[in-house]
Amino acid sequence: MKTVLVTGALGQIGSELVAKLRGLYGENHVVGTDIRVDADSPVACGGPFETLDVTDGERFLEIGKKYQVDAVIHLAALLSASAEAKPQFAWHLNMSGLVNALETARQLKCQMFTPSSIAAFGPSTPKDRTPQDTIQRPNTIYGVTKVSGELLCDYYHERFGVDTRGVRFPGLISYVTPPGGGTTDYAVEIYYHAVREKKYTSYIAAGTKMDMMYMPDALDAIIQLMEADPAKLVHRNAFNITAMSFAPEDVAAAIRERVPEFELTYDVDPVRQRIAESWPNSIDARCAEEEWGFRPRYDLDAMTKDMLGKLASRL
Ligand code: AKB
Repeated sequence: MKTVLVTGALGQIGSELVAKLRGLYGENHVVGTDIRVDADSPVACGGPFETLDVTDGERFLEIGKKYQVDAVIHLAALLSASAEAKPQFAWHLNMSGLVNALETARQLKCQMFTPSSIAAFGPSTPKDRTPQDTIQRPNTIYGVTKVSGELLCDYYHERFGVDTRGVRFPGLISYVTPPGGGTTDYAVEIYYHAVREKKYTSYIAAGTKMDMMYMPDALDAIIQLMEADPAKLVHRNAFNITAMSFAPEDVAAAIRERVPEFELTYDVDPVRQRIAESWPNSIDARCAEEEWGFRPRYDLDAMTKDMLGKLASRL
């Protein structure tokens, strides 16, 4: 990667990824784009920034040409719970955006990264140590767009030679930009509430395990995969990656190690609970480890220590 175009640059992953990429490749070599404008954000102030609705293919290509990009990191998408509320719009945004990203990458001969998700699995997928290659019959619209996206990226690689790469992200936890509209968002909210109020009411039921990862590991994974030797990549779209798997009571116990009075109660949201139950308990990330050396640095305890410390000084 020399000059990178990032979509969804003001979002949870994008805002931190753009800053990290600008540090590595130079501020003028990372073009942040988003449908929103936030003129004061570091993403917009710290280097090139363009407004882009990813469903507008002409504008997508025009921005790619203007900056002569050689890599597209396409992050703009609706997450699982928001998508379930607006399934037709979710299909339109997630799939048209991806087609436009792939077309820009094809026409400009760029490398291309887009995230899939643990949502690409469904109720008939093996739940524990879910293999890289297994049954993928998701019953959420978000999951349907993720499986379709994985196949489309494979197709563009095989048919047009586009260097497409991707991972199946678990829930991502960060103290910088909050996520929006996901099922795993509780695992971020719980830390904010622990610092502010020392209590949290979870919309996910006790005993519901999902894979998770701290943002620094997620950013490293994107960069490491994009820089990996293509000859070693068997899977490309998309690699299982994970750092930990926990249920709400597990993260509460980790928080109590540092905030002993922390209280966890439950008020389960049936929509997000149904989505969570359709996803694996824990996935097997051995292919990512073998093919490009993926190895996360943060487990639940290390992440909890860092999150609580960072949030305490910020809030
Ligand atoms: C969501 O909860 O929708 C996302 C995801 C796991 O893809 N965080």
